[in-house]
Amino acid sequence: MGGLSAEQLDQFDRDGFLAIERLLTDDDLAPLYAEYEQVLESQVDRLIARGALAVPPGGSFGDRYAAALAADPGSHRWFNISLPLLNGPVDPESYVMHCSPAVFDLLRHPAILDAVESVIGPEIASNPVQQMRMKPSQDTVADESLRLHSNIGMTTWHQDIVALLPDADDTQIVTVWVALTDAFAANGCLVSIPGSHRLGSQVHCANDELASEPYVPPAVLEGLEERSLPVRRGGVVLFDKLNVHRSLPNRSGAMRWSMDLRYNPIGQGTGRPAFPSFVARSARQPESVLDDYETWETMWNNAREAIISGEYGDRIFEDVRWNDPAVC
Ligand SMILES: O=C(O)CCC(=O)C(=O)O
Repeated sequence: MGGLSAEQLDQFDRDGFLAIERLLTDDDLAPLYAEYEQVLESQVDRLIARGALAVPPGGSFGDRYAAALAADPGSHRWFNISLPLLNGPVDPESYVMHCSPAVFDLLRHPAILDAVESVIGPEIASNPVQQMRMKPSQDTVADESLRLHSNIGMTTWHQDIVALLPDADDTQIVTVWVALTDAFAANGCLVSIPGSHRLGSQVHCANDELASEPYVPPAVLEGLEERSLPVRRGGVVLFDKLNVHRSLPNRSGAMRWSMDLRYNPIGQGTGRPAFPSFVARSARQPESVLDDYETWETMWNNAREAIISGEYGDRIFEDVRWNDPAVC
């Protein structure tokens, strides 16, 4: 079994994050790239059928994705690996996501689970707080609200707990941020504050410009060291749910692409009970592990149905409880 060395674990414990190069190979990622070519093609077809695009755009995958976004700013939802984060009524037509075998296989990749096991032990649930972040070079994103959207543009300083409902307050969540293209400062890699996971949960100010992107106010972070976390394609960054981090704007001229996956010990609250969690690894009850893609897809379809029908009437994600007007 792989997993983290004692030195890596010490580093994770001390800093609240850990970059690991080459955890995944090009062969591991190839099915995902192939699948996303098809997703992009079908989105282009959809946009042409609607008259939003006249002809298929040319260029690299990133260029074509940016053209799809320009034609329909909501089209990123068809590429994401989570249902949209909206509290309140939703429009069924745009309440969509991408569920696929390649994504499911990556969620269960042994190298990822080995690293996670080193941190949280062998009883591992896949937490549904997960995002696909396809970030075109920001000069190609004309829509201002999209440039501020955390799946398209830079992100604000935050701890992942900010978007979790209280059922996950005591959950040990580890984020696995997977680089699908090289990530470096000029194209918007992560930046973290070492040791910030020990500061406890922080105030996050409500964001007037985009409700779903609250931020830790600058006064809290003044004087703290920031560390950039460049990683090459196939590398990952692990981090704690209290690690304060952000990502930089992409000014590179090409798309930066990553996905963030999360895991927690089986039985602990996920922070997003509307969305489905599954057992990814279990030493105690190996028969409970989900290895069937169709079942996973059905779980997401059922969650979607429950939300759009109103049967699930509770809030889906957290957006207000960390705001403190006295500080913000
Ligand atoms: O990938 C990014 O740009 C941001 C990721 C992030 O902030 C997160 O995973 O919490």
